Amino acid sequence: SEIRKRLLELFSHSETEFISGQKISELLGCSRTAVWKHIEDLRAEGYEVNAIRKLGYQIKSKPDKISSNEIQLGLETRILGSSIHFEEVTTSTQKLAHKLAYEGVDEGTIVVTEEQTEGRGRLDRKWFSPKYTGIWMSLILRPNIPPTSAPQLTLLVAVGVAQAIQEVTGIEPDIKWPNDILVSGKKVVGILTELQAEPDRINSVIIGIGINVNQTQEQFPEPINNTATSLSIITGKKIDRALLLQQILLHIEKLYLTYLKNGFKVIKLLWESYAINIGHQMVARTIQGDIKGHALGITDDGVLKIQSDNGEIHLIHSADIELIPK
Ligand code: BTX
Repeated sequence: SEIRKRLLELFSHSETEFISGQKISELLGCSRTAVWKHIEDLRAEGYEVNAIRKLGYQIKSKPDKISSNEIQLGLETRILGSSIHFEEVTTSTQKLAHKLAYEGVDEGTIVVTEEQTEGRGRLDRKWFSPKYTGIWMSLILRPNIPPTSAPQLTLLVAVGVAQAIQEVTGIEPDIKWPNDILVSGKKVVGILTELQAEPDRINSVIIGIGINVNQTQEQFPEPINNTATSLSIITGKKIDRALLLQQILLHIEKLYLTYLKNGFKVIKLLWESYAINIGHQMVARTIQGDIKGHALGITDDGVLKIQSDNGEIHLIHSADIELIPK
């Protein structure tokens, strides 16, 4: 409810501070009994709330959930997450985000779920998204850029996610062009960028982000058991998903505002600092066929440049990349 939202907002500005029941009731314009009732509701949902006479209330810890409440409490962004659409379970947040975008929701609307039953990757592949273990979300952006520049946003989002992972877990992840984030060669994050556009104009960009956060190795099914890992497996600790999600939104928003103002140049430099493809021998599997060579880098548009053994340079807009071990 609206009161609940404002209550959590009050606490998000004073992480360790107590707020008196009197003050809360004044700020929210409801009775002290109503305040108490809302606090009880929070407790029932797994919040740990301290209540001390004369001091008031303090939120000590949030439950390990990522519904709207937990995302909102402590969120420092202006655009991303300004509207949060949460579902406990859904087919795919991409699907839902497409529908909302079409209906005209504001830029920055995010769709988040605890479980996807039909999570998807590129080319209709499946994205494994089990309950309570990951971050499965889609962002709706409405940038005023030509549709051909949209792939730059995939790279931008990859940088933002990598920065947030580094900040929250201390792990320094690698980015594999165009859309994977790896740790020790295993996939932790997948990013899927889709457009609603006319030939020369973008209506919306829908960016899906899937992150393996708290899975154990046994929780990955057979086909990806050897290729996938989670942040928790790597750190040996349980990760606060809501905190990670907030940091992701914050980092992506900063990069996005820089991008809209100054273009792709800075993002490109940051991206290159995380990239593992560059200089490597690789096979790019494209719809037109395989191209073998070594990666020279990305263009200012975010397109991958590969030089094949006969010296020819190829521009790759979309492909699966297989690194060839040295
Ligand atoms: P991709 O096509 O690059 O990768 C998909 C491939 O990755 C699969 O074929 C499988 O081999 C492997 N895979 C599947 N699930 C996982 C997993 N959990 N961890 C590691 N590897 C896996 C990448 O596509 C883009 C994925 C985007 C997912 C987000 S989640 C929120 C949003 N909603 C939605 O339906 N998709 C996006």
